[in-house]
Amino acid sequence: MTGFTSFPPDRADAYREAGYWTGEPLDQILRSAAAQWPDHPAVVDERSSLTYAELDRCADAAAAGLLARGIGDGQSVLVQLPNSCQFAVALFALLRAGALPVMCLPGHRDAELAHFLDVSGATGIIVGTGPGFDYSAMAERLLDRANQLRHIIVDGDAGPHISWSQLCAGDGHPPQRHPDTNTPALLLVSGGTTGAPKLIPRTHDDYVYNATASARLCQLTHSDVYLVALPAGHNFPLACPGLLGAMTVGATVVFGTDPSPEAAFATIARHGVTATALVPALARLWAQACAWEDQRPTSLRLLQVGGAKLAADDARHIRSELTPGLQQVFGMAEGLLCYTRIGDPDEVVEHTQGKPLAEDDEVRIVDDAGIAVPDGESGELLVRGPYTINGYFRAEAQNQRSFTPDGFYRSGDKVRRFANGYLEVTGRVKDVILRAGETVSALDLESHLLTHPAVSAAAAVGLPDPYLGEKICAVIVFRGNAVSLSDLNDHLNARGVAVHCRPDMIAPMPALPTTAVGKVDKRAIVAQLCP
Ligand code: OOB
Repeated sequence: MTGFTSFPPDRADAYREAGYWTGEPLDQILRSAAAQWPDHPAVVDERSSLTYAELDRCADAAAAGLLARGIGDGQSVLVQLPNSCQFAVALFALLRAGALPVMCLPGHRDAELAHFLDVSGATGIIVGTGPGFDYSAMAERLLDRANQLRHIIVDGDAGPHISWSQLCAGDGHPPQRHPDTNTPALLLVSGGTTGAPKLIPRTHDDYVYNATASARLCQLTHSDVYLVALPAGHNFPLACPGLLGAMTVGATVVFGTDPSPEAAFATIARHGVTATALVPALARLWAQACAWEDQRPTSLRLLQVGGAKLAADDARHIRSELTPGLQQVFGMAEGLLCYTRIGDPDEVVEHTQGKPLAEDDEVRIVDDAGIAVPDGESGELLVRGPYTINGYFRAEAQNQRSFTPDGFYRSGDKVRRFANGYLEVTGRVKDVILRAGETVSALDLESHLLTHPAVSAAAAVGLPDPYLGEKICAVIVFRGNAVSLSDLNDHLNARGVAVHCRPDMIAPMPALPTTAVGKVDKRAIVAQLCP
């Protein structure tokens, strides 16, 4: 496949030999589950539910429907569906039709999708309907821009387009395929909050391992009920262990569409949800909501929090209010996953972002010159391993920058490693403010800002300044009344924050803009402040 950097043969052999890679295609997860637990509920949403046998049949019927319309066989297809049972049907149907699904999120808009279309050369797009946004209209606009795009498939009122439910209506079977499991099964999209989004090819072998090993680490079983609270196409709820990991053990997956505490707590109670994954801002909100919501999520035994740094105070609050079963997850669509382990001491769960999933995850932490730093010191995290990509999809120039000659992915994340192998994320290499010759870590300042009782959410950004180069702007969502810059800086002073690291100005906002998965979007903040 052009534009795909495969694992080098020596490492691929080693991963096979060590048992990481099993040679199973990704869709086999569903085949195996349907054989073992045919009558167990596999997926549930607001309107419907399917047992494993039913999901297996629906995926086959939809695959046959796709092939009958000439969709499959090596073609890329954008998937932009809301959290629903049909998301799972579509994913497995595309795999079984031999297509390459591109996992978009409902929050993506024209610019991002046009880019994914250009890079992937997708011939089709599967979208859902509303609320509040016309996905079919966006797909039509894309049709005018990308001339290889031929098929618009709509789950819902399809108008002139292909109706997903009609496409699924037959009882056909796709021909059995035997894909090379060391080639891409699907493309994830990068979650970075800076730079253009990139496509991330995950192979059958690496992704089956990703899901299976994550489910094992989280001790998921057949009796678990996993809630997809984040957008299902994101790596975290998709495979860490998420939907796919839950399926490897025959658990039930509930698709939630509204992550607000009110709606999510009701869903958790209704279905006896035992595990879910959230970004820190949502986890914080859920913990706060325990003070006013009547219904608390008492069945939850595993609450995974990741995607952005979770402050230690929030971790403590989440454990006391929501569930003691907090797990921190530091992951990336590119591969590496770090988890705190079930039963880890409080200190570890509250203050670290976990340690790598696999024994053979090779993590290097280096300084600006590329030299390894000692334990306890912060540096950039480089990684290679059995489920970390070796290159972005069709991104030659980017790959020169993002990978070392010996195949390590340069994550751009700054971390430090403790003697026990656990990591703490200390910032992003590029998320710094260059103020009057000093380099100020945004994450560091944000963690101090969050300790002020009036601050509900905070982001530190650098804004152009004729004298300082960049000035420090603290963008703050206040709980009640705003506090003044001098009051805020008194607080920072009392915490020992250096003078040159304190904000030069405050920009209050009612809410911080977020990315499609719910991370603070600094590009959008700066665009808002400097239009
Ligand atoms: C997850 O994946 P992406 O691809 O959306 O974003 C990856 C980036 C990381 O490189 C890091 O900068 C940040 O998100 N990140 C964290 C973090 N988890 C992710 N930063 C601080 N603390 C954490 N716990 O976000 C993702 C993928 C799989 C599982 C979990 C998260």
